[in-house]
Amino acid sequence: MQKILNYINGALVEPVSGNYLENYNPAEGKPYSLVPDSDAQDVQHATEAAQRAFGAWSAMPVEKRSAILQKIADLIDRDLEKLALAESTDQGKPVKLAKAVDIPRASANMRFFATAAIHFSSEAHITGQEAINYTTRTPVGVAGCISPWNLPLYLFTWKIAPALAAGCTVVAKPSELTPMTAFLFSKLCLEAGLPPGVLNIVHGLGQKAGQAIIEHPDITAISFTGGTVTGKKIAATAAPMFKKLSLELGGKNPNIIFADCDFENAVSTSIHSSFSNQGEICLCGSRIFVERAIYNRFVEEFVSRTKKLVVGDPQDEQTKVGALVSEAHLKKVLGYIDLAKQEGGTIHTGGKQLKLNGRCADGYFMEPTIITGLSHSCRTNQEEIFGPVVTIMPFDTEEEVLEYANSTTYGLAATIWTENLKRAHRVAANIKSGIIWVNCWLFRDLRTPFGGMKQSGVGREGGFEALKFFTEAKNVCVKL
Ligand code: TXE
Repeated sequence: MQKILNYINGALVEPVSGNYLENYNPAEGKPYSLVPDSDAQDVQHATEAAQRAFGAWSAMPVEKRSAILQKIADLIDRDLEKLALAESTDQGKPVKLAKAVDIPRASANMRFFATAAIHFSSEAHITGQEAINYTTRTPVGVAGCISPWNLPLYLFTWKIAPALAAGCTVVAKPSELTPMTAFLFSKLCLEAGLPPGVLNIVHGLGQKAGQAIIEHPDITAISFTGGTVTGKKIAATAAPMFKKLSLELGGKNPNIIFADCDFENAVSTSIHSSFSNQGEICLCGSRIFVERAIYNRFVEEFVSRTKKLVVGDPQDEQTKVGALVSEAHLKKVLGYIDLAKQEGGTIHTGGKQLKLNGRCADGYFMEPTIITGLSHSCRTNQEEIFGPVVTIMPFDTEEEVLEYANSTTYGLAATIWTENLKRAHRVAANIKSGIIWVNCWLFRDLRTPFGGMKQSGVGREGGFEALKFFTEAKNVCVKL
């Protein structure tokens, strides 16, 4: 079986221990490659390489750093098909989705931060006639970047691109569930001439290689995307070490649909925001609130269209819903459907594991599921399920739906469907979420700050905020 290798000090190397983990293809339910079971020794080698590379990389003219990162983006574009197939094989998402979203966004991340760094500026203040105050921003040093399995290369580049563009060197760990595209990415870095030690990728388990990154004293900033439970663990380790910390965590996002909405757009976009990537996107709108006047009409139309979604082989162009990322995750999601039934929910469609035939006979598939009849405060509506499962609830007033929407410990994203401009702004102002979409979903402008409130995260990524995160500021006051 193919061995994935670590990328340390400009070379593709085996883990020091020589140990590997099986990497599964979730559509087939079988291992198809091996991933390094790295540990603190590998993280130590990676950190030393990053420290050695930091001086030259941070001193390199930003235009030169930018050119190398843009070259990597060009290579991602060149290898779109190969990377999309690898992403789909690793994560279970339809290849069509990886080609349309994940890989182009990975390239866009590299390009955006490579060019943003060229225009990065800091502040200066003339204090009366007495002094000049200016702020310099310098890269923090070695950054630790840990990314999740749902959008593997998309979120991996979302973290490392601003760090590298800001002049940091990086020790990165992709999820052990979806390592392949990061491995292919490391080969593109070699081809692009990224200097040795600037980026180091250590594959392996979160509790072992990941924890070693978090606790390494020479890694001064941590950027993490993953579950809220893991985020708490990471914060507990990093905070006493005074590390800079950016946590992008889970969500339980409300999708609020008023009676005056553009009905066709609301229904068709809600199908995407509910079931794209098998519902394994932290921005998915998993709680749908519909104004009572159109509630029955919406449920009927939404259920009818959901039933038509093709669940199948991710390599089939017709497939809309692929395999869930692992057997454990499939079991977790099915467990929530059992919970929903215990809490009094009605399953309108779906609710079961799907057994396909042929190549995917042993894959981790399930039916897209719609549940009604639950209270907004039950566990099914409070906890992140992270699968193709949505609940639909009616509401009568803005006050009522805002209470429901804001009732969870999460605050990542929300969507609002209304043609009433004043209501759109009023409701957006009162939802406690970091990202609000009005009459659209997942429409991204990379200049905007990205992140959640409450237990959806700490800090903001995206745009110049992300570049700033990887720098430390110094204010100099010169008396005139
Ligand atoms: O993520 P984890 P999991 C949510 C979703 C999912 C749940 C758990 O609800 O069901 O989180 O998913 C690394 N120190 N999201 O278990 O564990 C790990 O190796 C350092 C939402 O897959 O958070 C991986 O690389 N690193 C989220 C990364 O953290 C550690 C996307 C994420 O793994 C570590 C993914 C540790 N102690 C899951 N433990 C989003 N916001 O998009 C694990 N890791």
